[in-house]
Amino acid sequence: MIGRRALLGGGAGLLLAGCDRVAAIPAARRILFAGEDMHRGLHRALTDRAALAPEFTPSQMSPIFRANGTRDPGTPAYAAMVAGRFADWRLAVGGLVARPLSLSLTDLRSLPNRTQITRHDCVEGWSAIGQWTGPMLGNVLKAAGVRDAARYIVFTCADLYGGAPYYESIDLIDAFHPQTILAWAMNGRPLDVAHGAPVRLRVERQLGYKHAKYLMRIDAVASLAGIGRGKGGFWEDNVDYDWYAGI
Ligand SMILES: Nc1nc2c(c(=O)[nH]1)N[C@H]1C(S)=C(S)[C@@H](COP(=O)(O)O)O[C@H]1N2
Ligand SMILES: [Mo]
Repeated sequence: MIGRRALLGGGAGLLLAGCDRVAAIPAARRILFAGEDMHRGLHRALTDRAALAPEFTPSQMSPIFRANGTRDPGTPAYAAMVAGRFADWRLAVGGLVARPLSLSLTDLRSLPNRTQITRHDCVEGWSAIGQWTGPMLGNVLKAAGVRDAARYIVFTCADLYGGAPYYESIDLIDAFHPQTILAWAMNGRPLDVAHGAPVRLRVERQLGYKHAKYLMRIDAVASLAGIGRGKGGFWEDNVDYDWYAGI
């Protein structure tokens, strides 16, 4: 398992571990953090956002990983892509980028890939541990050249809810987090339809509904206004789920 502090170098990690021990003593806490409310809040927000989600060993993988939400988009366009084994599928990367991209599955597979065994936590109260493989979203975004004005990355899916595509969005901190990947394989096999074929987002520091399946488009945007009902995602728009679903 990769520890939460693996992002920090060894020295910084040790230093932080020492500070944590001191910080556990109430009197020391009061002194350490006195008058630092603003900085502490900011510091904690930043360090927490960069931390890695726990990773697990193959023996810890769930024997059954249920599928949730859409299990098959079922549209004629999607059915045709399944029939063609996704040879005609393209992932559009656009919006506020210098170089819009149109990526095939082969393109994505040929990028450096990351494999991670993580726990998926659904807001409905179930979890499962699975293995995911795919390129880091950050590398794809670097290839596209995200413009300075961009603040969010929006994911548009192939499945429709009430006629509109399922969609989700994350900020640039999560977009460039090392465990945020465009997964085309699950548990060592190409991603199946139920779990979001051909490619789904894994954004391991957030709850399940942020992990958009059936990806069709990725757009860098300055604002979420005007997309769906403006709250940044299908469930955020429709049942008031939090936009930031950090875990
Ligand atoms: N396109 C799309 N993505 C989606 C959903 C969906 O219905 N459509 N459901 C979300 C929810 S609530 C969860 S818990 C996970 C479920 O992923 P799984 O089917 O691989 O278990 O996908 C998320 N991503
Ligand atoms: Mo979920």
